[in-house]
This record gives sequence, structure tokens and C-alpha cells, in this order.
Amino acid sequence: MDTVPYGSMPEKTLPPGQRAIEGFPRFGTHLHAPPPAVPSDPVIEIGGAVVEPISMSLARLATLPRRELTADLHCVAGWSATALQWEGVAFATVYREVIEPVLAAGAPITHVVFEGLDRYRSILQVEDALRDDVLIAEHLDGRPLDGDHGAPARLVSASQYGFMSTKRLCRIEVHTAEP
Ligand SMILES: Nc1nc2c(c(=O)[nH]1)N[C@H]1C(S)=C(S)[C@@H](COP(=O)(O)O)O[C@H]1N2
Ligand SMILES: [Mo]
Repeated sequence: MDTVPYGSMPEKTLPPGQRAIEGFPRFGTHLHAPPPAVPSDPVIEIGGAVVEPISMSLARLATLPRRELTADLHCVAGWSATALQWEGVAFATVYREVIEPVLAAGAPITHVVFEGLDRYRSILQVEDALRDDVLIAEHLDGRPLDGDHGAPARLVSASQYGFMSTKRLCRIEVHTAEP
């Protein structure tokens, strides 16, 4: 398994104004709503500038090369959860193995939209999405993700603030301009 050692990462300090919290008890913006039900055979739909939309099952995701990543999660609300241990598949691997083969010929992809079961969306520039610290994770600290932290699978973009890391990922869209 491919691993990014935590100690070798360039930044180990928190961004300005961030406060480290114990554990990882907080979650996103919609604290009032219970997490949506996870389908029994979850899939991630892939659409946008593709020849034909496809559906990647999480079972297929699990067959791709795995990756571990230890990273902090910084919410713009001011808290940071530190040294989270994520495990899943690098987004770049999914892009090369699953998305690239169905891209519309000559479509220069610039942005990728990640959408959750709760309709939450984040939009990443493609070069940010393809960094090697961007994962589709289904495990956190050695256990399958729970509903609050994004079951069945979530994006983790470790170099960006937490709002980019869409939880409960159910759809990825590739675009040739900012959507
Ligand atoms: N689907 C979905 N993803 C989401 C959110 C959300 O409300 N819904 N909140 C975002 C925000 S603002 C943050 S800081 C992180 C928090 O991750 P956590 O809930 O695992 O702590 O999730 C991000 N991903
Ligand atoms: Mo956040």
C-alpha cells in the first residue's frame, strides 16, 4: 500500500486562527439533519464531459490500489481535527482508471464537482483534485466511515479547507469550464 508519512508533509502547523480540537467530534455544516441513509449497494455516478455517464460501485472502488494518508482537517469555522488516518483510493487513480477512459475526446477537463447524498457539492480545479493527497476514503482511523463523517465514502482533499471534502460521495462530474 502506498502511504504518505505524516512527518514528511511540508506543513505540520495549523493555518492562522485555527484551534486544534480533541478527537474528531464535529461535523460539517448540517449538524441539525441526521446523515442520509446509505444505499445497500452504493455507487458513485460519473457524469459531465463524458461520452456516456457511468456508475462506479464501491465494490469496484475497493479493487483499485489503496492508499493511506494521515492529515489534519481544517474547518473554516475555526476548528482543526489533527492526525486523522484516512484510507481509500487516490482520486488520481480513480481518474486514470475509471474516468479517463470515458472522457469525451479532446475535452480539456478543468474542474471536478463532488456531490454527496445530501446534495452537498464541492468544486475543485482538476490540478488540485489530482494531487497525491486527495483520496476517496471509506476508512477513518482503521474503521469504516460512520454516517456523520461521510459513509459510505467521502472525498479527502488534505491541502484544502474541510468544505472541499464532500462526504457521502455519490456523484462526480467533470467539466471543461468552471460550473
Ligand atoms: N456531504 C457533505 N459533505 C461535507 C459537508 C456537508 O455538510 N455535507 N460539510 C463540509 C465541511 S464544511 C467540513 S469542515 C467537513 C467536515 O467533515 P466531518 O463532518 O467529517 O467533520 O465536511 C465537509 N463535507
Ligand atoms: Mo467546514
